[in-house]
Amino acid sequence: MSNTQVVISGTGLWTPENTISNEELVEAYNAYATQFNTQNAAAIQLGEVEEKPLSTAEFIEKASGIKSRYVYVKDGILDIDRMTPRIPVRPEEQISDQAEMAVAAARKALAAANKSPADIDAVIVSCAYTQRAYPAIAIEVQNELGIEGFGFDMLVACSAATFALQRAWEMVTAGTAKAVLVINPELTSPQLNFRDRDSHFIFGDVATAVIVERADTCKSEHSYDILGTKAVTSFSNNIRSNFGYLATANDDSVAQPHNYFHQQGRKVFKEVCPMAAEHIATHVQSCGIQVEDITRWWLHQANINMNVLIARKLLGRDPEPSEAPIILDRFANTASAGSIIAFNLYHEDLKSGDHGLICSFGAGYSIGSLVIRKR
Ligand code: CO8
Repeated sequence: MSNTQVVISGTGLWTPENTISNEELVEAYNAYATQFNTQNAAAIQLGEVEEKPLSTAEFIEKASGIKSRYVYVKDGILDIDRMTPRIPVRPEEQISDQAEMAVAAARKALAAANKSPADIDAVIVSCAYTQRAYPAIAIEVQNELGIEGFGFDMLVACSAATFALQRAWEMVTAGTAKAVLVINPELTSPQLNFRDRDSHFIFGDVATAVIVERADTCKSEHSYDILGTKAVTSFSNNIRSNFGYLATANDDSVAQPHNYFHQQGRKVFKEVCPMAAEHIATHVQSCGIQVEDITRWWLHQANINMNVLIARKLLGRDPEPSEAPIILDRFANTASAGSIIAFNLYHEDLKSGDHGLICSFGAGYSIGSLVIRKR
């Protein structure tokens, strides 16, 4: 590897116009559950069908910290005879939904980094799902922005953004790219089972983008040296979606519970928190600094109690809200975009020399982190 210093020079956040509060979501779910229980009363009585329990807004906020979420398309989600967004198929000549979200976030990141598409030579689109296998969404984005070079898609669930940033860092370090555009168009709502009380509240839609480039080309007001990156994966079935291209060959209906996001939430909580805390502590120390030297923690945004527990394990005390900013109250879990939204909204006040850590944790299991320092 060369001695090239690599920086994060700009980020962009695209937020959909539509929101759904816990109250709206619960009202629709409860109407659906009540209708289901009425229609299946005899079978429920015989024990052949399980009764659908009711949801509450209080439980959702207490168990997760989520109050509201943004959705790409609201139409259809609260319709109890549908309970999934109504997203029309676009003709092939039109830009795809995810590429459109990605381009909107990318333009903001380019502006923040003071860059034009001509300065970029690689595009990575990395998220929990892409809406098709090929051509890659990244290549469509590259074409839309007029970028020369190459692009590819990556899927690593909640760690898609941090893992892609690490690949970007490696590419710039190795000299195979000068400046990389990493984009996370998280269109999660179509994969959310709005008929399932345990998970109907968890996710929201958003897109984030980050520019990674050589320090000597950086023209940004706020930029960050990448001091180190660390990734780990460890197989677990506790967070899973079986949706995939074999559905027709399997004679399987796409709208089956196992094809949507599903998880063992308690197990995930118990197993991932210690893994993440250990991963972060080891990573920070490997960069020659201590946990106390970190001014800001931009942590994955799945559950407020997870973030408090991880910060407590690291710091030996509760974090100040400004130390580990929470955005999941208004965005919900946005899969890989969560830590990048937190970074986007809460970094400009840092002083030169301040250290920060971006970290994701989620399905796979997968954990990814970057230790950075404000220039
Ligand atoms: N309303 C009222 N009561 C409820 C509800 C509800 N909506 N849901 C559950 N309950 C009840 C349960 O039935 C249970 O009742 P009882 O005690 O009588 O059995 C009680 O409340 C407690 O239930 P839980 O044990 O499930 O509740 P928890 O306190 O564990 O909270 C959480 C549930 C919030 C899910 C929590 O476990 C959690 O957040 N765990 C961490 C999970 C996590 O972070 N997952 C992230 C994975 S996401 C990821 O990696 C990306 C995937 C790719 C993106 C996918 C896009 C769609």
